[in-house]
Amino acid sequence: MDERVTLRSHLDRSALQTPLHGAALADVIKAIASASIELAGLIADGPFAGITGRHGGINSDGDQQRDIDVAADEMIRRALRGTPVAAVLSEEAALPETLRPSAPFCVAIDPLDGSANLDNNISVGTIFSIRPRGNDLLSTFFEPGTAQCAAGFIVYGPQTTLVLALNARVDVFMLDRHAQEFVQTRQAVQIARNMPEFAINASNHRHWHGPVRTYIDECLSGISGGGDADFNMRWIGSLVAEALRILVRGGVFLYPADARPSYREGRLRLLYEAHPMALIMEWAGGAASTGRRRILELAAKTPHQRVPLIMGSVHHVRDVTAIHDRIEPMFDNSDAPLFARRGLFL
Ligand code: FBP
Repeated sequence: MDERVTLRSHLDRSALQTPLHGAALADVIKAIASASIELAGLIADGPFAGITGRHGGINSDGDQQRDIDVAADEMIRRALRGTPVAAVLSEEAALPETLRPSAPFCVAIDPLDGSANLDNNISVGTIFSIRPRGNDLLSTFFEPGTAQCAAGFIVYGPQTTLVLALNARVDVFMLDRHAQEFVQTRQAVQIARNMPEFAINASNHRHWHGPVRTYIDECLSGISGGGDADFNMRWIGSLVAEALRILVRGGVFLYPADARPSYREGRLRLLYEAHPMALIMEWAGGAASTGRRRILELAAKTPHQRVPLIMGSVHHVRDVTAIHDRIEPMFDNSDAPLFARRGLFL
């Protein structure tokens, strides 16, 4: 790190490159970053700050909320209230909250993704997506992901890391705990093209559809099985940590749809998980797909819609979509060898 570039100075410089509402956009990102610094402190202090990890209410989707989820949601909302944000959609509420209806931006956010990981001190995160407000405020959230003008996530781990996609590039900042500000550690990140590493919850193997099972089986078969690489595997069970690893090392992450009734559309949410991750991946030279469609072209029909997410290096995402292309969607769920075996090696 030669010159110390803070998130603030980076945003001020970026604002000049975006004359229309550039300063306003910078203010929204600064507010999320400030809230994340406060949240990082609360997570680190945990029980010493009164966080019990116990369940409180139920969120938008019927999931149990922990006290830290509620605290994170309140911190983010409080921070956004002072900014040019027209409406905020949070994982923790069924519907978007209107803040300043004529303000230029709408924010979709997962205030604390994967909070169950805190029980064993594993990284968790905040994921955000920012888009210009449309003429009809609420329909802004139902525009395709290409409408996003910025996105990012914060990882609360051994270090607090902020990843920001803005102005068609991706930069990484680390929290300097003493100065209480984010400082750039990687700039204009480009995802490694050929890192043979995949991340998937392999315990769901028996539920996967043919194309995903075929792709993973081919990764596992390695060079001796006719593949072009010996793959390594990682699964942290924390979306932000997996995404950061891909930005730093490369590889591919899959959370596919599967045959279980509650996973028919996958697990992750389109508006505040898949859309922002897809923007980050693409602006870092990678790709994100459902297996059949580019994530950024999808428009949500409901606020908390789920979607299959396959993201990472272009090379790997293309391999996964190529297998899907060879299998008709109607046979996705088939176990018949004819459909389950038409992989890359054919
Ligand atoms: P929540 O949205 O319920 O917090 O879960 C999200 C998440 O923790 C992701 O961060 C992670 O990728 C995934 O769930 C892990 O799922 P699984 O437990 O099925 O491996």
